[in-house]
Amino acid sequence: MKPTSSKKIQLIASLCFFMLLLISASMTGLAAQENGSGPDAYEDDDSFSQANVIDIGISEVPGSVEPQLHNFHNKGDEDWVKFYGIAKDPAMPYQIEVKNAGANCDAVIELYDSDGTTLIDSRNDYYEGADETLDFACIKEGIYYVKVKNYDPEIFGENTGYELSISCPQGSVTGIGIISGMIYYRSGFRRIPIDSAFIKTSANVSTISVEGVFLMIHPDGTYIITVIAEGYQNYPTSVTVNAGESVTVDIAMIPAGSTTTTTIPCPAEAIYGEHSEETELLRVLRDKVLNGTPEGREMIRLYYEWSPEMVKTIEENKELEDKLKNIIDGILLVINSRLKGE
Ligand SMILES: [Ca+2]
Ligand SMILES: [Ca+2]
Ligand SMILES: [Ca+2]
Repeated sequence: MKPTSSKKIQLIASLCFFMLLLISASMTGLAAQENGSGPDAYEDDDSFSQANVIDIGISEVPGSVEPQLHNFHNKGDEDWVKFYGIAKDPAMPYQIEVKNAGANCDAVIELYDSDGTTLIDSRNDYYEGADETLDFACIKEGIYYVKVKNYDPEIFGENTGYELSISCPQGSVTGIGIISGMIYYRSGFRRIPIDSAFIKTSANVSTISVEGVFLMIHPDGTYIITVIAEGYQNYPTSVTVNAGESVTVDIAMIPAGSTTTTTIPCPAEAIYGEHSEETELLRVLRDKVLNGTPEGREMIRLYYEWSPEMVKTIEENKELEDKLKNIIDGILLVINSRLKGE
């Protein structure tokens, strides 16, 4: 390759990675802005697949968990949350509560099974401005979804605010603390967070990880904590919770079946697939071109630092994925023909 054209390829390669960085970063920023005034902080959450994780409080300790503050900001707004339910004594049901409803909030609570579509139960006993409570005796361990909507979908906007919380009785509680931490797997020196892992303890407290991070309000004492994540081995470990204190438990997961290593795709892999021609070419550009200069290496570093956020943004936005793909396809075509032409 002549020096001039190798420089050009270097520039184009940089541009290619920079595009991925820039577009994803600006999309992430835009998504954050939409959470300003009007919609509550948990939007968009209009379907079970967009449901946010809700922390589970302890019934015997009122105020053990901060309720989530929601409202109905547009016509037919639905607010979805999810939690990991543990089968337990029917006399100790999960209590799903709407409290401090605004004057225009006539809340309806609906509980759905793990598929997000099978209705288990619903509650709408009272009118505008009144609390609602749905008791759920869980007999099957798994993920559950809760939908809250206004009884009249035409009513939205002012005074539709409400507090949503879920709590569960523990029997005897002497004190409570917090268990928090990160569920991840190792890839070289990097910790890769595992999203949507189920975490449960021998006290029947449970939660779901969000981008690896989890938090549980927990009775004090020493317990066994178990993590269930698809594609990984179960991982029981011991944890001691002291009343009024917070304990951090970071848990490294081991991929199930030692022969294959599961990895989260980088944006290029997310768009083109792990073994595609395009991904291979981008890898060659990374290793042979970008890696040859300090600027290029900085770009590689930034690319991988932003990788999880970029993949998430791309996965949530099919249109963005198509646009990115078109741009990169065009760039790769130029690079390919240059590589072959030299
Ligand atoms: Ca809402
Ligand atoms: Ca909503
Ligand atoms: Ca109601």
